[in-house]
Amino acid sequence: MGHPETFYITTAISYPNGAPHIGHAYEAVAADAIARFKRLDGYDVFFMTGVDEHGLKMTQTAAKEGIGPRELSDRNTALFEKMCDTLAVARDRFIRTTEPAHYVASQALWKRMADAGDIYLDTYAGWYSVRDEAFYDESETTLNADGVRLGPQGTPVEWTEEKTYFFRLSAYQDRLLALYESNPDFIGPEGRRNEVMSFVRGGLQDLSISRTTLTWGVPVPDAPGHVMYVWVDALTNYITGLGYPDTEGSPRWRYWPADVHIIGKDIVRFHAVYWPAFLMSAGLPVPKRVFGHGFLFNRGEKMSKSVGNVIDPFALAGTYGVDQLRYFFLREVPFGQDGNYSHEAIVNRINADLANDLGNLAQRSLSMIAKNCAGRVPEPGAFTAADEALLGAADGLLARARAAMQNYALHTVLADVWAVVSEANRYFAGQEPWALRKSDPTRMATVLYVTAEVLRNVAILAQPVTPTAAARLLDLLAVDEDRRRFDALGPAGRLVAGSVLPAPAPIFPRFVE
Ligand code: ME8
Repeated sequence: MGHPETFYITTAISYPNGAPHIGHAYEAVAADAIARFKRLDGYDVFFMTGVDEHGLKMTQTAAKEGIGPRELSDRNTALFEKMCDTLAVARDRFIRTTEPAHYVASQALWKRMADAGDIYLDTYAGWYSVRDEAFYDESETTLNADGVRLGPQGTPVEWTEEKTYFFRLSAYQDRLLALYESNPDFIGPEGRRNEVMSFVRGGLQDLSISRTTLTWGVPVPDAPGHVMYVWVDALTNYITGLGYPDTEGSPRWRYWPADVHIIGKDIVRFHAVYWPAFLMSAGLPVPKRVFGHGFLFNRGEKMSKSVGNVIDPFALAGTYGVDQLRYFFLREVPFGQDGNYSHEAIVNRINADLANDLGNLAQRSLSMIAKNCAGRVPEPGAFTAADEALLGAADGLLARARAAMQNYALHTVLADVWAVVSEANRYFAGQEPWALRKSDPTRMATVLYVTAEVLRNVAILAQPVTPTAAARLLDLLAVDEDRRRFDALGPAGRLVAGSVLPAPAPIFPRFVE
């Protein structure tokens, strides 16, 4: 066997100007589920998340609180790391943009772009949104009823004039369009690709990439008084984490280019336009994919730290449970689209899918095995057409899941797995193993075996999304730790009759108000 294929996945790095909100939790959990899926599927995965500590937004929030930006960042960064721990986000690296290594990487990338002739000094005059940390063309702004000028994301913009360095983004229009055309998957989902392509086709302005009005940033090399525009250093985090600029010596550099940057739809332009242009300028390979997920709304309203209607992910995890919250996020919202969070919707998912469909089936079948099969995996007799059909459906899940994961359609993976759970419930009810106990014990053993075997496949495939409950179910089925990867799915890893099972225990309790 050769070396396993690498898979590098990142989230956006979050602004630690407040505590993490449900949108951050959603993105971290989605990326974690994809990373876990790929690890279980045999890839050599590197998964990175972290915080974006510089910029005007951090400076202004800190000033409002009467503290320095570093203090603000330290306080909130601890909460972002705690969120990862709480939500079982198994990152390989949590990056902070204040790390000395990140200054080195950002300055090295800057120098490469400067050496390529893509950076020059000029006067910037234009509309700037502090909330978005973005510059907009006048044509992208509008005046609201109160005469306040707003950017395309609906945030206020200010007229700004300053001597800054510029990146020659305009020179990259053709190369970017060629990239999108030759790599139709570069931007996902499809709708976001179209938006970006029409933006780039409309013509690109050079980008102001330094500031002299603040000091909280990465110093521009050989340019006293200038710090980098926060997005330049922020995007660089993806290569800092792999050891850039030590592309020869760093063992992690082999993960570049990234397989996917998982980000929200509001920052697709930065990742699909600016970032590949910077990399092209520096002579580095561009990421394989940028995937813009949708936004989570609280009953239709946008959540943001600045607006102050944030939902605390720690409280949600405490109320509903970690696996339950993860399942809800990834099952309820088609990945790539916007979704809504509500108490009723999450309780419905917990009780219908987790407690009733999977939890009850596991509890009922495993209790019958404990009572009637001496707590051992039963010895099956010959399989009937119904047994073969159900086993076949379970065995077919991996191919379907892999196909869905081409577009990171975690909701489809879960829908397919839970369709097999429903089928298993119908099978169990139809076969009535409890009625066979006296009349045909061999047949009862076969039905219980088939059900347990389907549960094994379901549990293995549920691990990326509900890691704790899936592990508990695999424990209840006495599946060895090293038989839980996808290569053990289907006939390769069938339960062995006679294996001793632990005493059954519930895996998903009902949510009771
Ligand atoms: O944009 N639903 O940081 P950020 C879903 N530092 N996702 C949401 C969301 C919501 N309600 N609100 C925000 C930044 N997000 C930059 C990124 S990357 C080099 C720099 C997503 O803290 C958002 O789209 O504002 C982004 O992907 C991530 O959360 C961090 O947002």
